[in-house]
Amino acid sequence: MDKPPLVMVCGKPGAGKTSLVDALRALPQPPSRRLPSLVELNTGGAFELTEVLAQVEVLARENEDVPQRVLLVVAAPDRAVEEERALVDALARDGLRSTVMLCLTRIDGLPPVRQWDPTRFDPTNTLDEKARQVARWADYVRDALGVDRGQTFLCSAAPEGGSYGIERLRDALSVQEPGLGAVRISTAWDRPKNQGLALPRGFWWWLLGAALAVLYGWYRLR
Ligand SMILES: Nc1nc2c(ncn2[C@@H]2O[C@H](COP(=O)(O)OP(=O)(O)OP(=O)(O)O)[C@@H](O)[C@H]2O)c(=O)[nH]1
Ligand SMILES: [Mg+2]
Repeated sequence: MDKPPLVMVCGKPGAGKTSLVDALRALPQPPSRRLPSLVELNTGGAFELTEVLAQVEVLARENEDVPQRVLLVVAAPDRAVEEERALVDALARDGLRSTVMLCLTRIDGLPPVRQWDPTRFDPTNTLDEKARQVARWADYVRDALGVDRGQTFLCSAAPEGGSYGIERLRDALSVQEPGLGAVRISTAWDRPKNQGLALPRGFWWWLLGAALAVLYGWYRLR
């Protein structure tokens, strides 16, 4: 099988990188799609930007024959994103700005925590206090990092199973299997026609009935 594309999952220690990667891997993939290779990189704090960039460079060189992306993970309620901003700027200088996607995770932990229901959460519902809090934090981080709204994903990969946004992230990251075109799934009323002679429905029953009628007629005439 061909080498899969590479996604470098970057973020502070404890941001939730492994939880996201595990949640993505646990989801079934749609037919003909597959997840890229997901590699975690710790950034910020004790991890010097130059070291991180050196690691990114090595990975980029080792995988230069496949598409690459950087998935920057920031966990709520973190607003101290100067180190992430420095990383995004450095990637931009290296011509990798367009590869950056932002995953804003652990949104379940934003207040009001008790109101969290991942099955009903609608980030666009301005009447919902939880949605307003999430939007306020997300706007802040996105603006601070200069990442487009279309490249930003809201997620939760809470260990208790209250996960949110993982499928959307999977769809944005997963790629078409090489060698497979768009696959059309045929339904019972959409089956490809038989190759060659297409027999009408119930043909064999009809033939049997006709043969019996001929036999009966022949028997009566004797
Ligand atoms: N409530 C909540 N907890 C989360 C979420 N994602 C991760 N956690 C918890 O946060 C902690 C850190 O998560 P990890 O996935 O290990 O984070 P990481 O970035 O891989 O951490 P390191 O590998 O140590 O750098 C764990 O206790 C997770 O269970 C989330 O979306 N919601
Ligand atoms: Mg980890």
